[in-house]
Amino acid sequence: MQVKTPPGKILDEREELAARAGEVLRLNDMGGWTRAAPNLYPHQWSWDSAFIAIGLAHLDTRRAAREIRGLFAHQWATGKVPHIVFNPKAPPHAYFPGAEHWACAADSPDAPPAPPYTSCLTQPPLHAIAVWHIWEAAGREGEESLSAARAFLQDIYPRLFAWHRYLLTYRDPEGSGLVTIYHPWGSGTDNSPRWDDALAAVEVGDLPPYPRSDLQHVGDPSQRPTKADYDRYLWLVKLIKGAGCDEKAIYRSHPFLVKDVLSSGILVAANEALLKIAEVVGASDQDRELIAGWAERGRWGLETCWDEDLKLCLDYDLRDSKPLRVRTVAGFAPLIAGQQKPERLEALLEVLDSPAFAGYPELRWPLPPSTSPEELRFHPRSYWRGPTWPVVNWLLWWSLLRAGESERAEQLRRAALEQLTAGDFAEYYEPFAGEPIGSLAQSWTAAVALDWLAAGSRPEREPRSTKRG
Ligand code: 2M8
Repeated sequence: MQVKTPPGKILDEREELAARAGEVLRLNDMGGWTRAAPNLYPHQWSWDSAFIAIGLAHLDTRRAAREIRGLFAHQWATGKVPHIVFNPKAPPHAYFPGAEHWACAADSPDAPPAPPYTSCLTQPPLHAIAVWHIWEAAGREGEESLSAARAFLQDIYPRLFAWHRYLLTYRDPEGSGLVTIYHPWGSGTDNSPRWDDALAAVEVGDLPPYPRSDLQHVGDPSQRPTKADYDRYLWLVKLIKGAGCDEKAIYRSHPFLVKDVLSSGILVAANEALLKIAEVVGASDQDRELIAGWAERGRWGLETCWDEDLKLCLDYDLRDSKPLRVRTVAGFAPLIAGQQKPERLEALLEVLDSPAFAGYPELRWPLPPSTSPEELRFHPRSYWRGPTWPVVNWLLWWSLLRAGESERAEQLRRAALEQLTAGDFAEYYEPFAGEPIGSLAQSWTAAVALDWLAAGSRPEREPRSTKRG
């Protein structure tokens, strides 16, 4: 990767940071796909792969394309992209629940050939966005890379299309524009208080004892979900397996059925990216109209989840027919979706800067904690209940750029890079002391660092900010 370095120590440090980030991605490279982390996560995770491809695009666009191709090779017949593709060579018992726990998914008529086994859940659909990043990076590299990238876009487009169609049909039979999830793991923000109320209603039945492999890989158990959370996660998996991973059966009887605004906001932005990909590959007008309609439906869906008091979007519990009222970073979904009315954007930016998030006075860096520190359920060390997550910062930074808020985006990028200066590339950070916690050498953290560093060395890509107010 090339990082232009104007004279000065700080930028030397940044060059070194880029080298260390590249090293993390090499360490986690399993030969064409990348494990999410060395110990805690020895498999391929769906949205991790998308972030990883965004970072890899600065090192090798072909390798970045391979990351996405590899994941989509395990796409289900319905179009579903599984949340985990299990690494058959991972050490036994390295991760629980592992391949053997999910092997039943391979019995579904829609499952891809196994091994490798996959889970039957999904994660936020960031993939089209990653593909578009690869295309843009190839354009900066020159004609040869561009022609390889064009071939990649031709191959991957129908798969991306099928993936989005799956989300807009199986996962949205109501036609609401919002993605339904069956399990907190489907949100990518597993133990976020977003899910507390919906989970509390899940009655856990008989569960055999199970190992907490995850606790062996972190400094202290408070950084991971509690036993009560895990019992519910495993009970939900058991019910999904009991339903034969059949979407319609799950929809009918599953006790946890929620409209996830973060996945829905990402899907809108991913549909905008898919529209650009459709353009490059010369897709039919019919396809393009459909994709544009999906994006519009998604924006409308998010509008229905807007909470005028909190000035954030709220998830919706389909079983209890009520919004899930808590302030988390997922509430910024309309900012991530993009193309918001000026007053909506204004309101979101105000909340982002306020003491409820990045403006909270005691933060080490002005970066939004995953859950607002003003919430009673905030916990600064517990996974998605308070720590700051570099990948979420990346999503917000990228969204600010698209919204034309380049000054604000630049402030966020600088703070986010400062957080990563030590070079541990932690999974998440305690927001007050800035301590790296969770897993270290986490691939997606290294990947977003590479993208931030590359953005700092390029002339500005987006329009300058027009000052508000
Ligand atoms: C975390 O989720 C896995 C389950 O999928 C876990 O806790 O075991 C989440 O942070 C998720 O968003 C992420 O994709 C995964 C791997 O980094 O870890």
